[in-house]
Amino acid sequence: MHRHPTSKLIVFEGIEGSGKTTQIEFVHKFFENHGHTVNRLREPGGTQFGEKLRSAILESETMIHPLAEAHLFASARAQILFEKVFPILSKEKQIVILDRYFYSSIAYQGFARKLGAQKIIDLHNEEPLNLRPDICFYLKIDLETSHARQSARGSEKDYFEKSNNEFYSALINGYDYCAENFKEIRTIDAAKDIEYVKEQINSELTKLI
Ligand code: T5A
Repeated sequence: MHRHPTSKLIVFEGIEGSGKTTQIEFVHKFFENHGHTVNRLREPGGTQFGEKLRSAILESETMIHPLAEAHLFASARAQILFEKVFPILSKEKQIVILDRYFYSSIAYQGFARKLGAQKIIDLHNEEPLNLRPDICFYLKIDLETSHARQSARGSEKDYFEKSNNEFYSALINGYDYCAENFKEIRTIDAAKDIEYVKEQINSELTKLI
């Protein structure tokens, strides 16, 4: 893959309600103010094919086998990398902000669905799936904060949001595992207020550009 040196891939991760959408808005403005073109994408989704897979998973009324889940997310990811991310990053001064990436698969399918982290890592060891971001922000919150923010929002729960506390605790362990094992991850205490989180992220981004 040809990657332009002025272009960057930024990833946001965290459990439901961690504030990814909120902080992505700020990061979008940050890079625009620095003269970059910003491309915001989400996983699963971001392409016509990926959005179909997103609905197939998140609107499913029956339990999907964990291995099927892992492969569906990886399929949507391969497509978004091939169709969108690689072509964008080959151009000058482009920023791709991805709302979730393969660390979600490690946390959700590897830990919470108990497939094991290694199975997910192995699934991502060749092109296009082996692309690593320049930086990944893990917005870390606890179970109680996630529940409180989800209930304050009051929208209908999707496939994963209906899960129990054991599932959410495993997710947090999964993200902690990622933070220990992948050097591109910066863990931010996202239970703190929005301004604090924004400042932590900005200070990391200033070092990146
Ligand atoms: N999935 C995904 C997998 O299982 N495997 C995979 O490989 C991938 C890629 C995607 C689902 O798919 C799963 C994971 C997910 O379950 P989604 O609809 O994209 O689902 O859902 P999320 O990414 O979880 O998005 P959410 O909207 O639930 O969470 P956000 O974006 O993190 O949170 P946000 O910014 O909307 O904030 C939530 C609320 O909290 C407030 C906000 O104002 C908002 O009301 N808030 C704060 N309040 C106080 N202090 C702060 N610091 C705050 N920050 C935000």
